[in-house]
Amino acid sequence: MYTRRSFLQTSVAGTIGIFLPGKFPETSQTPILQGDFPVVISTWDHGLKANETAWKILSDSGRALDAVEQGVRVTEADPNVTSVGYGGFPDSSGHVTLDACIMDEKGNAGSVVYLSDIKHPVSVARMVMEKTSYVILAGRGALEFAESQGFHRENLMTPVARKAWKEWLESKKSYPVGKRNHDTIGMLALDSSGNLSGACTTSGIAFKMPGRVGDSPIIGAGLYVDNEVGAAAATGQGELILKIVGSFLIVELMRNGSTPEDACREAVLRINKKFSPGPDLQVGFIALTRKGQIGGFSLRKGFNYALCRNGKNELIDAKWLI
Ligand code: SD4
Repeated sequence: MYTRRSFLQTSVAGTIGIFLPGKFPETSQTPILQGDFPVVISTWDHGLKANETAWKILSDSGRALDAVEQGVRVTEADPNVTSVGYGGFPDSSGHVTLDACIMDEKGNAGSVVYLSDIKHPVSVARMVMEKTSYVILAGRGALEFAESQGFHRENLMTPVARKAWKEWLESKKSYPVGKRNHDTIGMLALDSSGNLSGACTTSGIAFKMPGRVGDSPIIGAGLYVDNEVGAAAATGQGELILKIVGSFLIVELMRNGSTPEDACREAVLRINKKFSPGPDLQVGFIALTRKGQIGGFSLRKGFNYALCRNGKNELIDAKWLI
């Protein structure tokens, strides 16, 4: 089990303004906050592979923003993950449409919603953030923008996804989130300079109504990053997460002193109290503070997240409410 070893330390180096690797840059007047980082966490077991790529960047003193983008691209490209990127299950009309967003340490954000035919929506979201004055691009406009940035159209529907869609058409049963469908990847990273970034990417709820957009690409719902406090990301039934602006709520709770796990738990409690979600609905949150403390919590049993720190990459079962 992971044990945290973050602590507040006043040091001579801090008073003369020397920035030591692994410590936060602070002014000469303030104590250095020493934390346990770099660190990366991401939702679900597919986060393990994604973390490996992110860790290579972080352990080489790379930027958290690059780590989260490259990390979740691993999941986007994996045809066996049927809820993200290539291989993601389509909407009810048989179109694979993707939602993704990204935030950096300065609070900049970029997002694409309902993007089709592009394997790496997270990278398009980063381009929206870095190359435009906008935050969100949707649908056809997002696709045209992606192509203008050199992304190429690809068929994202795999034979497995097509078969599942055909079967669903025949049975028209609902498809429980987080059970057969292994869910969105949200990734949060804190780099060796003490900077936070996050990314979130999904094909959304399997066989969703055409046009439906969930929480994942919505800043504050599926993802939020505030370098002064921490970051949070969400997975599960997006409608529930949207209605409490889940990730923003968690960051604000941490700002007011909650631990990451308690903040995630409070978000889940709020969802449960307001909406009493049915037995097929799952919601899970992960959170990371600027000192490297981590936590997660879910509505129901079964949510896990991958943590990589000091080169050790492990899967943690989140505590749950019901
Ligand atoms: C959504 N939160 O679109 C995402 C879905 C998810 O399987 O996590 N999915 O609501």
